[in-house]
Amino acid sequence: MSFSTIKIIQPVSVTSTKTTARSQEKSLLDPLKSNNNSFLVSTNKLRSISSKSNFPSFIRRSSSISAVSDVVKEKKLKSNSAISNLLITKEEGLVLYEDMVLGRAFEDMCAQMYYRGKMFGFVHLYNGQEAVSTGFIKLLKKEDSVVSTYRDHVHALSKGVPAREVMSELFGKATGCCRGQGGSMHMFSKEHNLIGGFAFIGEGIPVATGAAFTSRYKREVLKQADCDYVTCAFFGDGTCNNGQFFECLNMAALWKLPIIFVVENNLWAIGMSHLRSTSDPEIWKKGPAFGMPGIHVDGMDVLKVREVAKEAVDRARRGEGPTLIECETYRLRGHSLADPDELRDPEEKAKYGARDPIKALKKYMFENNLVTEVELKAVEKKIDELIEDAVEFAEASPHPERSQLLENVFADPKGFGIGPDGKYRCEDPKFTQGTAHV
Ligand SMILES: Cc1ncc(C[n+]2csc(CCOP(=O)(O)OP(=O)(O)O)c2C)c(N)n1
Ligand SMILES: [Mg+2]
Repeated sequence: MSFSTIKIIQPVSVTSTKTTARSQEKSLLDPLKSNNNSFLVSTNKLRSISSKSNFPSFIRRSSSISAVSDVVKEKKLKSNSAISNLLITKEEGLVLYEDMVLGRAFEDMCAQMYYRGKMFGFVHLYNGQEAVSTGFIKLLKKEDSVVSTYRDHVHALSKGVPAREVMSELFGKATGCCRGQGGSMHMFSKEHNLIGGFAFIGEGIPVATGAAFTSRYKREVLKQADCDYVTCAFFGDGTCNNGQFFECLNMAALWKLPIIFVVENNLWAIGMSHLRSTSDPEIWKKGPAFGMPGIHVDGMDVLKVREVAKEAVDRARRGEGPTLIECETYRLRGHSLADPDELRDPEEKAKYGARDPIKALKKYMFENNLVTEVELKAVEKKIDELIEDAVEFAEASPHPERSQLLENVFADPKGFGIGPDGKYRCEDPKFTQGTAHV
């Protein structure tokens, strides 16, 4: 087949304005003939697509990273109304701010508790990436699902899992959201439709695809007309080189599933630079390859993330299928709390550190007279108290009973099993006393 006969499925505009197939085709066929602006603001430079698509200009801007105020300019062009010039109301701004401060303060407290020996195993923090979790999850309904990775505490909090339950889970206590059996990398809450943190990279993507399939199946086969629930799958740049990612993009596009694939591209997979490990580092371009929109957004800017999230969530609810969104973000700490973080260039760290998403939102709200210093201080105080309370709660909570150890283990080790009443049975009475050899 000659190259010119290849039919290219174009990204569907999330703003639903039409462009000619020819202009879209050019941008995809000729991606590297564009200007020299950097795509990723890392130490390395990349060429980027000068997109002719109809995504809002703040999304398709080839330098990709711009200030919150650019989003405002974009809105101003479209509207004369003074009120609609703002991307958020005061109330919305406070919700976003509170959620981001909660995520940051929670993680800072985790670091303290980890180094004091209160937590076990690996603990991966989310500092710096808050705009992504908040920007997406605060738009969701309770029934919508979220699937995360091992960097999952903040997704759980944004989805509404109480800080007490997340902290207790980290302490391995019985009051944790998984009764202390999951730990840092396996947050789960049926009630809040948080269907897991996953320690193996990429494992959450098929689970999320299944959740999205369930939603469509309920609506169309079981005729539950009000079932318009969507799923957000969060995962990292390194994970996009795994097979599950491609298989699930294919299935989701094929079956028009209500799912949003959210790539948190923090430019690193432990100590491996994204630019060194991926044949084409522009992950968002893989969306159109599968017939779904692919979007690249500044993941350090909660307002921009929220704008693209809105479009994608609405599209999924309308039954129009999946969207791939690459959020360019940065983790402000090491890969895990066991990582001394010596590999990343200090200059790169400083560059992103200066773009702290919480400070950016604060600045936006001040500049637009949405909030006062006193109001934001009150939010911060509330969060400090909430986190203190979460730690006290976790400290005071009991450890799980030893008999809980083999619950949910389906293989039947000698002497243990499920009794005729369907409940876990411990045949060796010494086991619960801690003397049996398991
Ligand atoms: C299937 C599998 N292979 C390898 C690993 C080891 N591993 C842990 S984290 C990680 C890097 C993932 O990077 P990325 O997807 O960018 O996520 P980030 O840590 O940056 O959030 C790898 C390879 C794993 N957890 N699972
Ligand atoms: Mg990464």
